[in-house]
Amino acid sequence: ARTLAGKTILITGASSGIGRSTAFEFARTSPSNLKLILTARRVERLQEICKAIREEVGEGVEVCVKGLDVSRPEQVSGLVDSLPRDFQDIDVLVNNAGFMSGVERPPDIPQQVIDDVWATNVTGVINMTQAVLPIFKKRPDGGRGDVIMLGSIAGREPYVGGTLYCASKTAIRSFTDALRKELIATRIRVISVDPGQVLTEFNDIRYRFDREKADAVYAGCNPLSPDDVAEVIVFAAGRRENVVLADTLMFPSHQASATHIHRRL
Ligand code: 8X3
Repeated sequence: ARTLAGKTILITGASSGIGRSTAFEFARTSPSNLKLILTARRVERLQEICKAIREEVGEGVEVCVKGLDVSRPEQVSGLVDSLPRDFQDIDVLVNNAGFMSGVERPPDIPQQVIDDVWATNVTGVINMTQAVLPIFKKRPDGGRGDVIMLGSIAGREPYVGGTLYCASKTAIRSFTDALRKELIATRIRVISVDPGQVLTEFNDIRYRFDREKADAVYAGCNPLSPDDVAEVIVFAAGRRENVVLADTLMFPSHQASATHIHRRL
């Protein structure tokens, strides 16, 4: 899209799943004039993605790879200054990093899981947004730039076995909706993309690499691919400035709510 030309895009959790697909999708959509900052804990994976993007679209997309754990506030606060100068003028932040480990119910959720999920899914998103907003706010008309949140059906519809995860996604949904209102007098766009079932490493991690349990979640289903979600993210970022895709709920065709899922078994 024309509107993406010259933009600098920062993606968290870019080493796999939706984040990885979003990196490729931006590169494919605007292959001649784009800067991508790919962040995640797993830097080797980011380097492979960087190489694969170069091979696919050539040198028109400049890629900066940066190790980042969004759950560590000191890493987030130092992030922008640690980027090469020509990558610091960020236009689009994709707050993608997030996870869940386990399906324990209170009172059995391990303390470490509570702390890590909250630090990544909630505090990490808030801190990343705070780190990048000053860049947006320096631009004319009160500011320009996109904050794109990866929400979830879990943030709209709490379900059994999801207390902590649903609470984390609902927290960010509230943060997002309040932020959009606070930025009403600017050109900063606050965008939420909320998928249901997507085939990523999410369920491997949720079920702690118990293959059988992870596979059972999508048994007889045809989940979205991470590319499907990436297309919507990039579409939203590519709209002309006055268009805000504020809120998008995405399902595969056999899903109609968090728990209303048609399985062909
Ligand atoms: C993950 C999707 O349905 O497991 O955000 O909550 S779900």
